Amino acid sequence: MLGFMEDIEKKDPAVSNVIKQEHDRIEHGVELIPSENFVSKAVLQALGSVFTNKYSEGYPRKRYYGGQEFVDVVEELAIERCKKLFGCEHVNVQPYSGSPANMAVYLTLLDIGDKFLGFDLNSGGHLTHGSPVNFSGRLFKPVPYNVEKDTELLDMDNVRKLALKEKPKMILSGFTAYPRKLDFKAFQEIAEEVGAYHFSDISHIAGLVAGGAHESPVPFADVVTTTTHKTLRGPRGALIMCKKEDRLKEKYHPDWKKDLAGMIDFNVFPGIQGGPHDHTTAAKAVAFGEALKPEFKQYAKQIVKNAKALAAELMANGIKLVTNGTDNHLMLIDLRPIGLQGKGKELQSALDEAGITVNKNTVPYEPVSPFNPSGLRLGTPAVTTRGMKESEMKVIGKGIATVIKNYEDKGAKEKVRNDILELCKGFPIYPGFDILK
Ligand code: DSN
Repeated sequence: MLGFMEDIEKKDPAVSNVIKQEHDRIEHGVELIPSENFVSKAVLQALGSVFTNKYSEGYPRKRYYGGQEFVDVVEELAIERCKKLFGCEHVNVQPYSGSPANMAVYLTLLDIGDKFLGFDLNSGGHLTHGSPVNFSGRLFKPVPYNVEKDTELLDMDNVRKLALKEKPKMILSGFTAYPRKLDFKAFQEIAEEVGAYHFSDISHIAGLVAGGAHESPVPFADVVTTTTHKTLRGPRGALIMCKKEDRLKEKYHPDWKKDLAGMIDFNVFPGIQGGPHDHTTAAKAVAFGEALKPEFKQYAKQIVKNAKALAAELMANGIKLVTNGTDNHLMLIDLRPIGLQGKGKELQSALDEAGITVNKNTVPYEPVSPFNPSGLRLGTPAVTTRGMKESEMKVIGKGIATVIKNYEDKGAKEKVRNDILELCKGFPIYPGFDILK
C-alpha cells in the first residue's frame, strides 16, 4: 500500500477516501479491541508487494505451477523464522486465517462426530472451539468446560474431572476472552491421562508467548495454532505448529501413511485451501523477523504492564472486572454490578463516540442475550504499539469509567473525546511518515 496512495487517489477516490477516513479514525482514537493491532510499515509493504499476483499451490519445492523460485524462498524464510520464534518442530504458514487453521486441525485429529473438550463460548472460548453454529459444533461433538461461578477462573481439577468423565479424543486449550494465564502443562497432563490429543489455540496471546510474557504451549501440545495479526503484530493470517510424530498413532491413526506434520500439511492443502496468499506469507516472514528482535520482548512485557495499569485504573474508578484484574493483554468489564446488565451494545457505541474502540462481550454465565451482553472486552496490544505506557493507561481508564457512568450525557462524552484526541497527538501510529502519500 505504501507509496501507492497517489494512484488510488486519482483512479478510485471512493475507495481512497474511505482508506483515509479509516486512517483518521485509528490515528485520532484509542484502539482497545484486544485482537487488533497496528502492523509495521515493513509488514504493510510486503502485503502490498507483487507476491499478491502469484499462485503457488503446494509447498516449497513441491508446487503445481511454474515460477516458484522466489515464492519458495519467502515461504521458507517464514517457516525458519517461525520455528526459531516458537521453538516448534514443524510449522505450516499457509492458513488464510484462524478458522481455516483450526478446521485443518480438527480434520487431522478427529473424525466427524468425535468428542472434544473446548472452552465455553460465553465464558471466553472462540466460535471454532465448539459453538453449535460453527463447523466445530456442527461436525464434531463439543463438551464445554467453564470457569467457576464464584471465582470466574478455570479450575484445572474440574477440567480434569470432566475429561475423565467424558473421555474426549481432543482437549482444546485457548480463548478469546479470558483475562488470566492458561496452564498448558496441566492441560497436557490431563490429555495424556485420558489418552486425548492436546490442541492449543494461542491466537490471542501468541505475541506474549513469542516475547516471553506468557508460558508457551509448544513444548506440551500436539498441535498449536495462532492467528498472526493479534499480539503477534503481523498480517491477517494464521499458522499451525505441531510435533512431527503422532503421539497417539497406534490408538487413533494406525493407517496413516504420513506423520502428524504431513497430515496437517495435507489437510491445509489440498484439504481445505487452494493457493496460499504469498503476499501474506511474505508479510508473515517480516513480522516473525520483527518478533525475533529484542525490542519485541519489551513490547510483549509492556502490553501486560499496560493491561494491569488500565485494569487498576478502571477498578479504582468503581468498574468491576471479571476475575478482578488481568494477567495478560485483555480484560472484561462486568456491567452488572453498576446496574447496566445487558447494556454492552449501548456502551460500546458511547465509547465509540468518545474515540475509544472496544467490543461488547458476554460475561461468564451471561444472564441476557449475546446481542446485548453485559460486558465489554478491551486490551492493550494496539495502544502499546503506539508507545503508550502506564501513565497513558490512567488517562484512558478514567475516560472509560467516565463514559460508562455517563453514557447518556453528550457533554461528558465530548470531554472524554477531547482528552483522547489530545492524548493521541503524542503517539502517531506511523511516526515521521505520512502513510497517506
Ligand atoms: N474475532 C477474534 C477476536 O476478536 O477475538 C477471534 O477470532
